[in-house]
Amino acid sequence: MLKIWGRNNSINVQKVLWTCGELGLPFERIDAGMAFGVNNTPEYKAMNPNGLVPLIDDDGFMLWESHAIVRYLARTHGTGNIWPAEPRNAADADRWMDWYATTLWPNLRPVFWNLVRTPPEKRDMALVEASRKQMAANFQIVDAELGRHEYVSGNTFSVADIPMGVAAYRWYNMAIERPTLNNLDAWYARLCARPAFKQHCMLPLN
Ligand SMILES: N[C@@H](CCC(=O)N[C@@H](CS)C(=O)NCC(=O)O)C(=O)O
Repeated sequence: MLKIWGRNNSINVQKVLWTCGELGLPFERIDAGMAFGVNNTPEYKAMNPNGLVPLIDDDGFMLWESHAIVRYLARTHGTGNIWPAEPRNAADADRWMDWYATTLWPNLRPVFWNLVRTPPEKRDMALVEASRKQMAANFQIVDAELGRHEYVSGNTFSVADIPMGVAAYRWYNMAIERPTLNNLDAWYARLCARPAFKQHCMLPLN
């Protein structure tokens, strides 16, 4: 059975768990990271030299990097479903995953870490506000895209919705100011109705 290392409150682990849920793939999850440790042991670092989660073992095939894992599982078990079969559609979905990693995440990270994982007296609120504004501008781009179709890269749910969805969960569940973005709201409501998103991603932020 597919093995996944990683604590279930990690944004990157949640992408993988949600993907498995969408594909109906059974897996065994091993707690690792933060309070659980494991990820800094020599045994773990032999499997992932970064000492980070998630990591998977699919019948001896070891893979780290959450987006690489999501793409691998989606291509293997969901081509024509959550992995678009047509190359241009796949490239479009792929593009949004890269955009999340290079553009959205660098703005989300400081807001999340300061507001969720840092005691109030140690928070860098100037950085939080600057990053929140950038994130709002990022989500405006996503909102405009969602005005053209129901999901991030077309009218059906795909891998493109997975990183964006876990980011949106944090965006909507942190105590921050948010501009009105009607298309984003409607898409987020569609995600919240998906059983795998509910089960693996709609968890307390900590
Ligand atoms: N680019 C990597 C980043 C992985 C990463 O930063 N993982 C975090 C959790 S979200 C981690 O392992 N942190 C150390 C820990 O949990 O102890 C990916 O997408 O998989």
